[in-house]
Amino acid sequence: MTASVEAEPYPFGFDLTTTALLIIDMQRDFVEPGGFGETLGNDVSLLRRVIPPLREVLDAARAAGLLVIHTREGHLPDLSDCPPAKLNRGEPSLRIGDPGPKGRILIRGEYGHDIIDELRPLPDEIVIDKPGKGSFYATGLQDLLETNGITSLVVTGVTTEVCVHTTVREANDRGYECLVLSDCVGSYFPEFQDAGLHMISAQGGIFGWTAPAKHFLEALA
Ligand code: C5J
Repeated sequence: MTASVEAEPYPFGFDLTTTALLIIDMQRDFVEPGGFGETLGNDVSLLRRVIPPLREVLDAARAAGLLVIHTREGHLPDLSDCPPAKLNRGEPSLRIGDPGPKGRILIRGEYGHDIIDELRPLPDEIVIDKPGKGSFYATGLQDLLETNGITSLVVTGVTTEVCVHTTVREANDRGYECLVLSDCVGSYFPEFQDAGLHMISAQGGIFGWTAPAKHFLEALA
């Protein structure tokens, strides 16, 4: 079945059988009060506001039979997959691998690294563990999309200007059509949220399309 979403810069057409919902890094350490993100002084409510619309989108995508893919950013316990260029960023007192409020920060298997309860993956849904900001780098995402015949991605998650942007840019270079749901992606910085979304749809949709969840839900109904 084909459908069309009212979007910027023009309607986004998609086929349900070749489209996947991608949910990026909705992990406790980024989104929950008391997590790593808040410890750094960020206001997590700016990220948490994506949870209700994203939950609706997830339910609708599941009901429509869309392929659902969740990602988690994180590293091996020995940090062998975390280059110094990443490890040495951020607050010196709280870096990847250090003990954080919800376990070792961004380490696979730790409580804070996992996806929030509200958006917990179903047992048969795909969870991609990624060491980078982008969802393609050092993961099997491209193979997975090819195997499933996916050509379009509906992109959600956090944070807009970091992991969402990196993923959408990589996806666009690889030939995927991306619709970013504007109220289902979040940033700790309101100015980055606005600019990040505009950068995607500007110049005739240089990286893809943007639309609120409502428009996507209407297209699925
Ligand atoms: C960050 C992400 N911000 N998921 N990760 O480090 O955007």
